[in-house]
Amino acid sequence: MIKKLFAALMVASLMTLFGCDSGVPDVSRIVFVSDRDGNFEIYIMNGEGGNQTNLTNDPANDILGGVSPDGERIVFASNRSGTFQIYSMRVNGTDIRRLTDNAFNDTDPSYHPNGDFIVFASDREGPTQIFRMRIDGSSVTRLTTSAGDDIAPRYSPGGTNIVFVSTRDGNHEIYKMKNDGTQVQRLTDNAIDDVTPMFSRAGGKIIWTRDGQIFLMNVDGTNQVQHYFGAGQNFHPEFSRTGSQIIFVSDRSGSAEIYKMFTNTANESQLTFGPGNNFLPKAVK
Ligand SMILES: [Ca+2]
Ligand SMILES: [Ca+2]
Repeated sequence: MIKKLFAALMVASLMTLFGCDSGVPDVSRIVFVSDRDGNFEIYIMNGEGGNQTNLTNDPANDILGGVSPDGERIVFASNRSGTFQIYSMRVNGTDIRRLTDNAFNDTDPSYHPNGDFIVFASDREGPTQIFRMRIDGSSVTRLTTSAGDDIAPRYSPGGTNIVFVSTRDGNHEIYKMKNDGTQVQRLTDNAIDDVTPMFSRAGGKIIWTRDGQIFLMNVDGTNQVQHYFGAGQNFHPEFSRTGSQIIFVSDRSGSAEIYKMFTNTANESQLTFGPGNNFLPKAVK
């Protein structure tokens, strides 16, 4: 018993120490979206908010997206061709590759944990549904068939499940399915918006945004609790690579800005201070 308590205290004090250290290795680089240049661009910065660099520099809107498992590439949606299509590029903004080529809108791309597939949303066959393709854009497979809009898909850490958002039951709810689109399970059930879900890095939890606040639940939908109680609207929660920290967005300062905190909600710090709005952060490494 005493041994257990000591172990817990150790973790707590270690976290406190890490929180005071500017060199936390778990969030060494973050990609995000900003409208500071008049349209949506993808930026990269270090884990403390420094060295903010525009990676896209395109007059169209460029929206993340996800980071490849090896941290080398970013997948994103851009309407530079007229409609939103999916592109990938290196994390330094070079080697841009267009992955989809159609007159519809392809959005919300993210990588499979083995790096071979990208799951995304598209309205190419009617309502927005979830599709999967190889990372070169080939072998496109439709995964969902619903009357609502199915958006924001993310793989589980092992790649066997996908969590996503659907309006099929009237408002935004969180759903889970197998990676082939079978065994669809509704996880939330209420009249308010549940959006931007992500599996925890260990896979046991799902973090998401409910009505402008950050929530956490078990992967079967049980134990839904508000995880963070900071001021303002708090959204776009994203686990760091090891899961020890959460990067998120808050509008408490009057604009959308990126913050990070330890997963136990200790030691939060603000990373961006304008200009414009800064959001959709993703940990690179
Ligand atoms: Ca742009
Ligand atoms: Ca809901």
